[in-house]
Amino acid sequence: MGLLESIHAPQDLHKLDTDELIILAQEIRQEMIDVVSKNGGHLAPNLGVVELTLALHRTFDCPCDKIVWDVGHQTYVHKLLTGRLNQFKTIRQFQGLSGFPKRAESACDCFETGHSSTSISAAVGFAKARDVLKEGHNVVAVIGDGAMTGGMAYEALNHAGHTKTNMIVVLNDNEMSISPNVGAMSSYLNRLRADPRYDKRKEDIEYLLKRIPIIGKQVAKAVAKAKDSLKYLLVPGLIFEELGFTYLGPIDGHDQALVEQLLNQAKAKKGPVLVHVVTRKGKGYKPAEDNPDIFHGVGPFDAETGTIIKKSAPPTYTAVFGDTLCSLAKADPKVVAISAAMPGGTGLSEFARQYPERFYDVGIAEQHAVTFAAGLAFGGLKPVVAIYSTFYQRAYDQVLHDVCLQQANVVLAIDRAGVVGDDGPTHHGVFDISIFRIIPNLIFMAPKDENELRHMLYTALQHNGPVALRYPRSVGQGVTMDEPLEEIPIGKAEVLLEGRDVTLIGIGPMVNTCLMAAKELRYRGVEAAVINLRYINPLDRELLLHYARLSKKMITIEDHTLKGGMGSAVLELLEEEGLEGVALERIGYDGFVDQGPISQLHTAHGLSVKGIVQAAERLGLFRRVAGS
Ligand SMILES: Cc1ncc(C[n+]2csc(CCOP(=O)(O)OP(=O)(O)O)c2C)c(N)n1
Repeated sequence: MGLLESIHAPQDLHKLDTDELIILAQEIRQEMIDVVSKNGGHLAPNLGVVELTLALHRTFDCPCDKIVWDVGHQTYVHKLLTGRLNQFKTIRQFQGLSGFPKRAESACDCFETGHSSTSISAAVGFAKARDVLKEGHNVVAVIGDGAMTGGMAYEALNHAGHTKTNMIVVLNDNEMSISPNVGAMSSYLNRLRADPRYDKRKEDIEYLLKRIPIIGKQVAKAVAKAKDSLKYLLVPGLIFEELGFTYLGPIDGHDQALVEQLLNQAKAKKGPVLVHVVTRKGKGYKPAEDNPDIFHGVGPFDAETGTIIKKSAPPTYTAVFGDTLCSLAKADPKVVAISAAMPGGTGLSEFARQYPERFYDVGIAEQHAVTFAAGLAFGGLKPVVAIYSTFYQRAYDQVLHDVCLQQANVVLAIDRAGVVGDDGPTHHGVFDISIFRIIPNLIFMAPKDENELRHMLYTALQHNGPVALRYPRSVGQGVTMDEPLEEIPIGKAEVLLEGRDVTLIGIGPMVNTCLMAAKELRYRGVEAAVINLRYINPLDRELLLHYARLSKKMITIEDHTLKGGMGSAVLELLEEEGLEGVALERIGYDGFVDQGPISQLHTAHGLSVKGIVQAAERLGLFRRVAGS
């Protein structure tokens, strides 16, 4: 039996001596490599926090003490130490352990995360609740340098420094977001890292001053009074201390004993403390150390060699988007691209390489990305902001107030729209239609395949005013790419198949599911029309009303939540036009969707040929056709 099997709760860690802790760290790394090589997952971030997590769980007493993990993608070690070793093999699988903290999984998961930069806010909340209820536990937020680029982190630091509540922020600094970290804060942390003698130097000077005979103590007092100016002399900036935090560090985050020592020091201090630890992403597994961005979130790979297992497939929508944007940028020097810390994920790496002067990675700052784009647009450029659907939720007011209200010429590329698979409910992009289709002035489209995506991107860049373009996390349909790119008339749907018995209305790749279902329905004697809606806003009212009157039965299908979705838009239209005799079945999600393979999630929620046939059955189509 290995040491890891003997850890049933974090308290068991106290039984281990220094050598055993080193062996345990190795076992944890091996377990994570084995499981992630099969299931996929966030390997590099977790390899980087093994010693830090051990130190945290030896210093603090979970679940009584609260540890809030930012993003939460680095909680595999925490899961292994908090009684979930036996289920670890199921991580990220359908009905398995989540890849992120889950309150329902363990009392040690005190706060759920997935989206970045929330941990300090939540921790201030935990700390203030403790103060009000006169409890005495510790509260710790663990945040990466990448997550530290998100605006919420500063709002929370500002508040924490003001409240002076007892809490600890552990800044896990590995110089990486998913890609190398960017921004002025990142440069500031670099300077702190380059000056590891900060704490020592401060103590040394105070000690030396005290040793000057007679006047020494007075001088030391004067120095304490003039602490601020001394600090300025010793360390450039000191942002955190200025915000009301005691700053400790930076120290080597892989020296578990040292981290433990510093955490104990932090625990003993009053008020908010920031502990700065420096770690290496991918630590202990060479392929991940060499390519921390690739192993940040990785699919299955060969554990021996680190070779990623790739299946040959058509290019992804994301890749087609990136390629198309590169060629459109070649023809139009006003086209610029913006990413919020995800140049690789959004397919913009090649754009960044080809047009470094026209590419902006703003950090994990979706709100800033969108408002920045509005400024660029009014300044005369044509910005394309590529953000995942789930992270666009962060920038709602910026889309509404800064882009659409002012009719800024911004293209909002909504990547990962629809369910995304193993990352689960924090990452599924199933709310963008509901929240964006109601915004006036926003043209909102979704392509049925990767070729149509190219034409839509072209159309979006020709249009004067804001345009949103949603596409999924998946490979394309393998269709032929046609040239030249042409504008798709705004607000015009496409009829792919005629039929009088029922109208199937699809959006995005669900159009293909409609076409397959139409074949199945025809086989059963039902003639279905298939409409590729193309535009969620504006709707092709005329065409939809024509088919509503013709077939009297309609089925909408969308990789999106039902409430407020595309089907709701069609319902509103029918209601507005008083078409009471038309029956409509809507297919989509109801509530938060679990994790699991995308195709399995689609099937489970009726986004399939079978689901459409069942909807047709609910509409009484087979009865009517059989009886006619
Ligand atoms: C609001 C939001 N935007 C983007 C992401 C995607 N994302 C996940 S982890 C990550 C980088 C985080 O870097 P850091 O906090 O330094 O943690 P590390 O992975 O380096 O340990 C990003 C951009 C996210 N989770 N949330």
